[in-house]
Amino acid sequence: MTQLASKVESSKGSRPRLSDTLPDSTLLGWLHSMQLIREFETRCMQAYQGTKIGGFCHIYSGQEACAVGTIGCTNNDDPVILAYRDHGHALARGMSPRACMAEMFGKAAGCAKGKGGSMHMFDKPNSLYGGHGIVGAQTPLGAGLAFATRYEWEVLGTGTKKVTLCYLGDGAIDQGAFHEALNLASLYSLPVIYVIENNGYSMGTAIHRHSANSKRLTMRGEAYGITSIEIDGFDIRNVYDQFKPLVDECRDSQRPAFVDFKTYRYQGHSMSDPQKYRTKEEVDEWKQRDSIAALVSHLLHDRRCLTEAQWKAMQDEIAEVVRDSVEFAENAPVPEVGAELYSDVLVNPQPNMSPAGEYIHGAKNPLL
Ligand SMILES: Cc1ncc(C[n+]2csc(CCOP(=O)(O)OP(=O)(O)O)c2C)c(N)n1
Ligand SMILES: [Mg+2]
Repeated sequence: MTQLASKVESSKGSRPRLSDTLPDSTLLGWLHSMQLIREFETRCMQAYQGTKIGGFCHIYSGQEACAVGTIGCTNNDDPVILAYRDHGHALARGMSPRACMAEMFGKAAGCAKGKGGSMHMFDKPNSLYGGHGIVGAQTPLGAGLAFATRYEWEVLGTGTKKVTLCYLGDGAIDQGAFHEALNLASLYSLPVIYVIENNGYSMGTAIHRHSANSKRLTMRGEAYGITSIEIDGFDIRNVYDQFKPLVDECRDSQRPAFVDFKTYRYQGHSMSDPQKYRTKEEVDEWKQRDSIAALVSHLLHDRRCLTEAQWKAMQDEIAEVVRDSVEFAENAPVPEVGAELYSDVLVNPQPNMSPAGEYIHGAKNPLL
């Protein structure tokens, strides 16, 4: 058994399960979301291999319980910000598969007008603030989002108590910016939960080779006086059981938290990864306790709120939704170069953005 897997095994407790108090519809919703992500990622891999998707592409398959479970503990106006392995979180937060797939294809109908691609899923109506390619760069932004929500609630009196989820990989935990963010989050009492999706690898480097004291990541948070816990992120019911009380506590206290989620990615780091750094046996071992299969089994045999026929129908329905998103993305137009190249950038040499930040359609780019 790998180090990560044995840690997960030993983290299983015998506490009464909070998730058992949820209605069947909630768990069926989780299953739907997780299967949607799995199917979406499978079709992305096919489209990438067919050269329909270009640039970087990081597949989330295997880690679904983490995104769906944690987002399932939030309200839709709680900000979410993360790194580049972001399609799953976007779908879990409610982005339409069409907008997500069109972004993958670099089409104008994409959530970032086709200008971001795989690593930059944005969805402001669903409080999703990206999608960031620089490792660790989203972590000070997460603190900033939490500062903003606290300021709105406490100083301006215009908002409610919110919690920001800021996701990062195990490869980002030693970035200087992250430690500065942890310090400020604690010092200023910012309601941000740093969610470490610890899949054991940073590109091809195992965590024990890139990070000191890697078996106790929670010490990083504790060093800054932040509540820090480990959670088995491969079992969605367990994610909910342990993460929901933490979200409630952070919302109430308006304090930060740190969670080391043990999880695993089935595919390579990106689409061009020969995966020489791990064995097939290791991948298979994690697949034995696949989060979707485990939830299906629970719903079929324990809750008995799902039949084999209904599960098959759900998979067929999802396959059709994703197939439709691919067709939509393929047929959608590419962004118009003259109108889009210089819009939505920090320094905008083209006056196609009004002072209020509204896009002025049809404005001519004087540089082209
Ligand atoms: C500052 C910076 N350094 C290096 C890279 C190159 N890089 C891209 S992804 C990655 C690995 C990050 O791994 P992890 O945080 O564990 O996330 P995962 O891919 O496992 O989801 C690296 C080193 C980068 N994008 N930014
Ligand atoms: Mg990683």
